[in-house]
Formats: sequence, C-alpha cells, structure tokens
Amino acid sequence: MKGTRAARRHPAVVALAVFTVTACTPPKAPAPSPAPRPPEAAFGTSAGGPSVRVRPGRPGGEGGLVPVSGAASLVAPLGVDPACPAAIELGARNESARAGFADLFLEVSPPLTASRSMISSYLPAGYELSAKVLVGVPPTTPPGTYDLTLRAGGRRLRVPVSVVAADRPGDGGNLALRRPVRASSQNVNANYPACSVVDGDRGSGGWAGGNGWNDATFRAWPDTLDIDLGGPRRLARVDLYTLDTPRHPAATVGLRDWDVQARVAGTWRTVARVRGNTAGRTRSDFAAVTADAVRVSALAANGAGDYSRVVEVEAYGP
Ligand SMILES: [Ca+2]
Repeated sequence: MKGTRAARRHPAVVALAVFTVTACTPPKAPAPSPAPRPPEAAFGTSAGGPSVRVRPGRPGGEGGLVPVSGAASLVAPLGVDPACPAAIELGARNESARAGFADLFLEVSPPLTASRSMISSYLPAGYELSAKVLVGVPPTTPPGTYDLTLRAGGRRLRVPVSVVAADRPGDGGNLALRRPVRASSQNVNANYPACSVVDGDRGSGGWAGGNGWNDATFRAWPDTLDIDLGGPRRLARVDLYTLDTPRHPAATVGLRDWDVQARVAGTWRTVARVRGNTAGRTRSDFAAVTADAVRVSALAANGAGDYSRVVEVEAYGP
C-alpha cells in the first residue's frame, strides 16, 4: 500500500498509478505458448493472486464507495482439490463525483481462509475495481454457513459462504462436477490446473486465473483428461467448453479435434468423435452406456495447433 499513500501526496505519482492500473485492465492473454510464471501465493497471505481489475462502471447511484460482489453467495465444497478452491469476484464501485483511492478490507470467518485481506487501487469516478478472492476450506471444517465480509468506504457487504460436502446434489445433473480429474500433463504455470475443468465455471473470462486446463506438451498429441465419476453412472452426453473469448476465439485457440471416451467395465470405449470444432461449447450425445469414468482425448487444436485448452467438461445421463 506504500505506492498508494505516496501517490496521494504526489500528483505526479497519481498519473503513474493510473497508467499502471490501465495497463493491467485487459484480460490476461493466453499466449499460444504460456510463459512459466511463479505459482500464486499460498492461502492466508494478502499478496499474489490475479491482478486487481479497474473498468468503467455504472454512473450515479448511492454516492461514495459501494462494495460489490460478483455473486450473492458462495458455495465452498469440502474435499475438493486444493488447486481449485472456491472463488468469488469482489470489489467496489466509485459512485462519487471524484476520483480517489479505494481501500477494501476482507474478513472471513475461521477456519476458512481468504487469498486476500485487502484490495486497493486508485479509482476514477464511475469506475469499478474488482479482484478474484479464493476461499480455502480446511478439510476438518464443519459444514454450515460462514461469513465473508467486505468493507469499503464505511459500508459493509456480507457474502454468505456455504460449506457443503463435495457430492451434495443440486448440481443440475452434471456427473463430472467437482469429481477428481487426472490430466496427461499440466502446464508448469499453476494457473491451469486440471481440476478447473470440473469447477462449475464454464466462462472463459477467468482464463490464466485458474479456470481452465492447459497441457504441457507442445504440439504433441493426444492429451487426455480423465474424470472419475465415483462409481458406475448412466452416461449419454458430454459437453466440452474450450477457450473462447472475443480476443481469443475458439476458432483460433480452442480445441479442434477430440474423442469422448467412457470407461465401461474397465475398458475405455470411444462414444463420440468431434472433428473440426470452432465453437466454444460442443455437446456430444451418444447411446447411453454405464461408465465409471469419462475421458477427453484431445487430438488437435485450432490455429497455432500447439496446446489443449479446456475450460469445463460436463457429463450427463440419458
Ligand atoms: Ca472451469
């Protein structure tokens, strides 16, 4: 926070701070060959994690600094892969007529942990800032409702956090949701974990921030993602979401060819083939089988044809 304090006193530094914030604003680009980055800071520290984002917000409103949350509540499952904790976008909107510094403070009820205790940025009038906050759930946490509290400009926003068993129903029938995933390889960057393909978030906006898998074998195929269904399940459909944003469309960086396989009585069986895909979402329907695992066997990507990039995989019964 030293930079912001200094900037408050020196207008010349303010301009520099604005420039720095602006430079961080565009979504992180998935470079065709992602450069290795150090892993994110561990839970419980205020450093690390994706950058604070600043963008134009809604003008007017209540006035002053208003805390905002990307969701009214957060579900934090127990027993999931620690590489894919529950995440929520938190921030504030400057509804005053003047620019200023926004300091946001975060608290979470123990034993839960948050990846940040503070979010701070210079904020022009009418702008919003936000940052992704990861909520860690130690394995011995009793199921129940906990509080994540955001304080900004004298206002408080409470976001309930429901700690639930990972297998709790209410997942819309997606048999793959939060199940264990094994990938043939994983990019050295810790922001592309295999478990992110079953975290329930289909959006590509969080790419490079822990919401999608990127393999580690440049131009080598196949790449596989195996999802353990936890026992025999009737299976008739698999949906795959590949990276797809206006800046990085699926037709350029997404997965092009893959086989959908189901493990039936211990043997992998190809149940669907996708070729020439250019869409962000692809649904594969097939004759129902009883399987205890699903595999996506990636065979080619679009454009540079270099890496497999998968944001989410969902599996459904007939
Ligand atoms: Ca995901």
